[in-house]
Amino acid sequence: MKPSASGRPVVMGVVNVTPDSFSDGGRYADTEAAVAHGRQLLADGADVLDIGGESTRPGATRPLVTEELDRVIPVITALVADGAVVSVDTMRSEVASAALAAGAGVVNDVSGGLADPRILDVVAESEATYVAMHWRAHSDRMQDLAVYDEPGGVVAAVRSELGERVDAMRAAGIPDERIVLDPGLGFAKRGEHNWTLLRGFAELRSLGFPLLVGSSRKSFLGALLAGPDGTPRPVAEREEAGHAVTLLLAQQGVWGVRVHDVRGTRDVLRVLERMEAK
Ligand code: PMM
Repeated sequence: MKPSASGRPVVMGVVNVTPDSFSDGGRYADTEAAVAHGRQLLADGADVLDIGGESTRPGATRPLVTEELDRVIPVITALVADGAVVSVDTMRSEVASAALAAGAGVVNDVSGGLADPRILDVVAESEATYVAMHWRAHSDRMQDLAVYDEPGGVVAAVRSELGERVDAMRAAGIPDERIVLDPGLGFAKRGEHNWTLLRGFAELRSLGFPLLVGSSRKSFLGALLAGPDGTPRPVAEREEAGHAVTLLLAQQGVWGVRVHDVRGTRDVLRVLERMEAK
């Protein structure tokens, strides 16, 4: 997947076919609702639809492989038939393989190949783009590993751990042109780590790979927007803060953003394009 013709960031719309994702858990859990949602995101201007069947929210338990396949493959098949560019959000080689056979063009692996290293071989044998996110452990214990005490803190650690994943991808035979990296906001990160990573975006870019960022609806935004009593802003009321992150990253050359509100994201990017037009 290349950036869009205009050079603006790729807008990846989220379709979670899960009963329990933090951001939209249960709303699109059946095939029909998920396909309808995907079609709406396409109409709203998504460049790619990211279809996931495993919730990665902190503390989540993993579905069986068969459950994950049953959730995502029918949705991918239907949306590919509509002509959509589809990404599969999975850590499993079996699911990636079935999704590619069903026509997916992107594998979005939040574990960057750590959860199931065979996924790298599956991607290498395809022509798919591979999004490798910074990750340290499955959701049941990832927040225990949100410790970045080494010199350079979270930015240096994420940069070097992503660099190690690039070595593994290259060793598996995935060409650099098909690699996209993601700092993994909210994954083994505490609130402040996410802001530090966003501030350190230029340092992450110096890895030399396109960067995808998913800030949409995440809890560090809920905490930022908390009410006077400290109650986090509800998930569905964090969109504008996410749009602000998108705008700031777009100005710093982000390759793509993974978002729930595609329409609002496209509006924000349209303003930026207009401002930058000669
Ligand atoms: N976040 C979630 C799931 N998949 N994939 C990438 N590449 N980057 C992310 O930040 C990311 C992801 C969790 O959020 P969700 O509940 O909105 O899907």
